Amino acid sequence: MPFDTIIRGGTVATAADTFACDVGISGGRIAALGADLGTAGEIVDAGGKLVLPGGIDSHIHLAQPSAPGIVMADDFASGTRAAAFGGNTMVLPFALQQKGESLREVVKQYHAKAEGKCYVDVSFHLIIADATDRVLGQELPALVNDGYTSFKVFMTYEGLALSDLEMLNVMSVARETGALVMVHAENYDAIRFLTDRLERAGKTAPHFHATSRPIPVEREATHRAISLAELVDVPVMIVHVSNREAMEEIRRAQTRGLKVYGETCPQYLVLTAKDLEGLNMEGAKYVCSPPPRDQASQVACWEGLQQGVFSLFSSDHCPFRYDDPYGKLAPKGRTSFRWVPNGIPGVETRLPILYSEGVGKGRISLNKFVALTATNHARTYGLYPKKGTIAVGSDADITIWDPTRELTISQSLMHGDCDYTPYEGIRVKGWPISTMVRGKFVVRDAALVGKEGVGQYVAREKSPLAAPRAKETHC
Ligand code: DUC
Ligand code: ZN
Ligand code: ZN
Repeated sequence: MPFDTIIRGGTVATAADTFACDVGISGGRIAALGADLGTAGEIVDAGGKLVLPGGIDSHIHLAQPSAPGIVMADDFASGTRAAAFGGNTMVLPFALQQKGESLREVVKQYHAKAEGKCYVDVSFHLIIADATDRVLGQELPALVNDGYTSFKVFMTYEGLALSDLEMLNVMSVARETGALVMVHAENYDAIRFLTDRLERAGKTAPHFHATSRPIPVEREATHRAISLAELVDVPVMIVHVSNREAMEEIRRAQTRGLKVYGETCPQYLVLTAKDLEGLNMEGAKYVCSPPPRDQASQVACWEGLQQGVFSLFSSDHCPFRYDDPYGKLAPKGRTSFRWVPNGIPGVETRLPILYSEGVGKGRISLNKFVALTATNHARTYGLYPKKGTIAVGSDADITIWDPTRELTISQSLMHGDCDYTPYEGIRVKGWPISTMVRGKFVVRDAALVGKEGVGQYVAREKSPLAAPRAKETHC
């Protein structure tokens, strides 16, 4: 029998092309594309459906330690289950270092959390919170060589924010090792200044979270991060960009030939700061950073996607339960927005939202959708062409998509452990119905058929996008 499986009669779309084609799968890989592929152990009928590279969500948080008394809603089992139902075949969560911790130890702990739990493939970015000589000189270079080829740095948050000097040192290691730096760009001091003032004025409700982090906070930090990266001559990815001014900083850098990349997320396309104004603590459901802005910012984020300023569309899934003292309704969070856990769920709704609002409403092509949700993630983070496309030799990571299925997003449809979705009530047309990881269905016809643990850890190559422009720098 030449193939294990043939997906027959569907329309295949990649980042480049859309074509009617059957997909022959053997040994977990795509073995042939064409018509009349012959026999297989199983024939899957995809008539009337799209056959897409599985989504890769390269920005999610699972089982991540938070402030004392706060617990993230999803572990590796529930988070990757939700990912699979959302049409994803791979996710890239973060392994978060806290002050004083060995990075290598942290990575070991995350492997222990993920081992035997995942429904889709995973790979870790690192978060560098303690840029000591040992971390920079020994641990980080060794970890990059071991396939942890990207790391995130924060310009804000107590215990996480790096100084400009520390950022430069981390960027310098990235340049030497060929890793890609991801930056959370918000000005920490500006946020502290505004937060203190708001609290002194008694303005503590969740919606003041957005007031405490206005656009200049993000724009300034974006500009600074780009300037620091230019100084070291290292590529950077500015993650979760929310508005025009930050987007234009990235565009300007790109126009100048710098290797500066951008990512935006669903919350910046379909939510606004108004959503944080819900009565009582309802607004806490939308507290994330940077905060959702306004309609003009949504338009800017769409432009960023359409014009290629943003190459990635990720969920920034960072779930905290709402009706839970360990989540959004933690006692301290009721006293001030400062203490409301920061982040919202979204790994399951990322693809339907972009497909419906983007492809369905004529804002982006189907091929751009594939690029923004799968192929570019693989290219950016050293996974291509093993992941992120439908090509002979690539892993058979495939989502079968029903372009006609109309639904209203609702918590009752979700499969993670969070107790709400910030996208409740949004109508979408187009939904993932089956998800196959390395040739095996995890979700089939909207039912879970894969077992916990089928997802594997994937060590990554260095990304060609992380290569510096010049051979020499002045430092
Ligand atoms: N940054 C993230 O990337 N996710 C959630 C919270 C944050 O600040
Ligand atoms: Zn962030
Ligand atoms: Zn995040």
